[in-house]
Amino acid sequence: MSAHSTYSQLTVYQEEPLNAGTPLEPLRRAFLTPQDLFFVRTHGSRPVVDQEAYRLVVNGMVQQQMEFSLTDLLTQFAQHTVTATLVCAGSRRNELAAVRPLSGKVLWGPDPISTAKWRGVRLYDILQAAGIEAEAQYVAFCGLDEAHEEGKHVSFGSSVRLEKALSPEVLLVYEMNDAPLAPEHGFPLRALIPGYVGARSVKWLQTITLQSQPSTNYFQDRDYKIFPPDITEETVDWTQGKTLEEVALNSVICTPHDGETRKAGPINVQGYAISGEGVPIERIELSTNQGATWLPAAITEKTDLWAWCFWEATLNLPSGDCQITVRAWDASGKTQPERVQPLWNFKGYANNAWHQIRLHLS
Ligand SMILES: Nc1nc2c(c(=O)[nH]1)N[C@H]1C(S)=C(S)[C@@H](COP(=O)(O)O)O[C@H]1N2
Ligand SMILES: [Mo]
Repeated sequence: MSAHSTYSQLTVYQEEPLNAGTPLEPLRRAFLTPQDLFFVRTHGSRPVVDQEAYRLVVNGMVQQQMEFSLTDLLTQFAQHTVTATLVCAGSRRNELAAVRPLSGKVLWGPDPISTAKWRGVRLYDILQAAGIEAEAQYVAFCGLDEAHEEGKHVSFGSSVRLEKALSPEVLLVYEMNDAPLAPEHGFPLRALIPGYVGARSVKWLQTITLQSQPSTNYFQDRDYKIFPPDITEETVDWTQGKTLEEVALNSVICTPHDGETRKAGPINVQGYAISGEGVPIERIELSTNQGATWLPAAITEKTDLWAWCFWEATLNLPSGDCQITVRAWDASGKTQPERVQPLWNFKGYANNAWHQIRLHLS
């Protein structure tokens, strides 16, 4: 039996390390994604952590280096919940790869995305307890897992600017949807950086380090950066990339799925939309004529700023072939780019072009 048999409902792109997306139909069925349907993105080994022996270390530019057991965290600090969506920066990479090939990458569809109600303690409270020194500008996270990159063993790490780290939505979480974190999702503790690409939310969190510079960990310094379309693996100057932080405004059609055949007439179209910058989604629009005209969809479910919203619309479609396109607008008047071609980048990140499906109506 496969070690990951509990994830049999997922679309498995890679077994070891496990990389698996959530099929769009069950994804759109529940606003909070059940743990066994929650996408999994891993770069290295999955560490097995003994909860009793586990200690979180806080060090670097702090007045006092500290260590916490899980019980310490639960008893010494107030607990908070946030409903937040995690999305991998590589979501919709398959559309970028269709423009120009991307080598050695997991070719995700719009499926490395899920939402949970997370419970944990505020990073703010932990950092206050340790005492933040004046020179500290970044908070670096390091996990217990080990990946293999550029011929070396490296741990998985990230960093965020101190200002974001101190925001009230940033938690160290031990529960998702009222259950302990599953091993794949970072048991016993992970960072949760709502609104940022999933890569910043380090699982199996081992150390938190306050420092004056961003993390030099491979996954912060080289991976998860975005470069202009003319830059390739061969020509790249790693210092020139833009560090991925906030998730780009995006919307996706979940049902019907691409290539389906349906009976002509009223068709219910459903999907999700996400805005990462703490700006609410204002409007979702659908087009059946490549964007010449648009019809509004109804936003049917949303909670706080950090989670996706669900939308739906019923379109009356005549027989024949048809394409349905979706785009979202946020409250600041921002919308998604039309075409995927100009978004190509050799790492395959941040595709938020209009999402489109083809349907055949019989
Ligand atoms: N320690 C560690 N944390 C990690 C990763 C990892 O490989 N190791 N993957 C990151 C990436 S790229 C994403 S998108 C999210 C995915 O979280 P999930 O697997 O719980 O869905 O975890 C992030 N945290
Ligand atoms: Mo990711």
